[in-house]
Amino acid sequence: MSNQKLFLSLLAVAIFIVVVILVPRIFKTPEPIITGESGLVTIEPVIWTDPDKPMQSGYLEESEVPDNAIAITITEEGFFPESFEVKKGKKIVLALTSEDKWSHILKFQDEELIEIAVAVGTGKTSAITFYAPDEPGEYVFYCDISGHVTRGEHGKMIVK
Ligand SMILES: [Cu+2]
Repeated sequence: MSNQKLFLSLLAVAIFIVVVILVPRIFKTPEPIITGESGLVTIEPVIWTDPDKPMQSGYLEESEVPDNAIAITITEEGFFPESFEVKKGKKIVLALTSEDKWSHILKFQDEELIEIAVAVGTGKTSAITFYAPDEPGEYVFYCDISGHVTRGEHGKMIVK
C-alpha cells in the first residue's frame, strides 16, 4: 500500500469517527425527564457522567431545583408525599428536602435500586437523577438513618 493510500485510509477512518461517533454525542439533546408533568429538565451545572449509575447532586438552592423534579420533603413525621408515580425506564430527578432538625437518607428496599440513595442535612435539599425501573410495580423507599423507618419514614414509588 502506498503512503498516499495509507494516508487516505487513515483520513477516512478519522472522518468516520468524527461524523458517526463524536458529532452525535456533542449535539445529542438531553433526554426528557418525566415526572408527572412532562418537560425538559437538567440540573446545571452538574453533568451526569455515567448514566448507568444514579447521580446525587450537591446541596441545591430552591431556585436550582428543576421545575419538574419530584420534590419530596422529609420530617420525623415521614415523607411527603408518601408516594409518587413515574413512567418505566424514564429519567427521574428526585429532590429531597429535610424540614426538621435531622439528617435523612432516602433509599430503596429493592436490591436492584440499591444505588439510588440521596442524603440531606437539616434544612437542605439534594437531588438524585436516575432511570426508573423497566419493570412496573411498587418500589418501597425508606429513610436509612437508624430508627427513622420505625417512626414512619417510608413510602413508595409507583412505576407504570
Ligand atoms: Cu430520616
